[in-house]
Amino acid sequence: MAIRPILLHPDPRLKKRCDPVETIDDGIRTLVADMFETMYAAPGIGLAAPQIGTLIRVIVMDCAKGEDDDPEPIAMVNPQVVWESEDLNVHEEGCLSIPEEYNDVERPAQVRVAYTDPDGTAQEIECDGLLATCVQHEIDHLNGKLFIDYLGPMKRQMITGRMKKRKKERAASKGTTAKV
Ligand code: K1U
Ligand code: ZN
Repeated sequence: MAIRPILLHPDPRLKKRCDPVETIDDGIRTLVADMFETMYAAPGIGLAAPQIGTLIRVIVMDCAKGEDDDPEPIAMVNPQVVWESEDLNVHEEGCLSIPEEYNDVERPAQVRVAYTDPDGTAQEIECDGLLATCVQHEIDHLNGKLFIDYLGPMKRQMITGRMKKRKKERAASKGTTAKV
């Protein structure tokens, strides 16, 4: 297993629609294991494959309540929202590709998601609360959409400006050049 570098906004790879996975093999299972390790190390509660530069439809999440609770890892290949509630919920969101930025986003409060698990078995689960927010955030990543795309243009530009500055500072401290 390996911790992979997480791409930072703005990056053209975070704006691409990802390809479906055709075959679930050991390569996909290694990717899933690396994604869990990367997510837990960050730390975060979710991660989508494009955030580590792999443009395919794979996400991982763990929305277990407290630090003392058992982990609840979920890996989804080709996830699809098959039903969403009419009632909406506002939740503060963050993103490992947009660190230090948090904003409220309104989304359907409950969703049912169909997906294939890493063993190749078809699954369907109903999500609410933080898991519903997180799974919609991660599926958005697979469609090249970021949580800042739900904000007004002024807020989005402010955040993107701060991120460009942060990327330059990080690159300078590592002696590399940031592509912003
Ligand atoms: O996809 C991502 O960038 C991961 C993101 C998921 C997410 C968080 C909140 C609402 C919607 C989706 C994160 O995990 S950001 C970090 C975070 O939320 C967190 C970090 C440490 C402890 C608890 C939460
Ligand atoms: Zn994110």
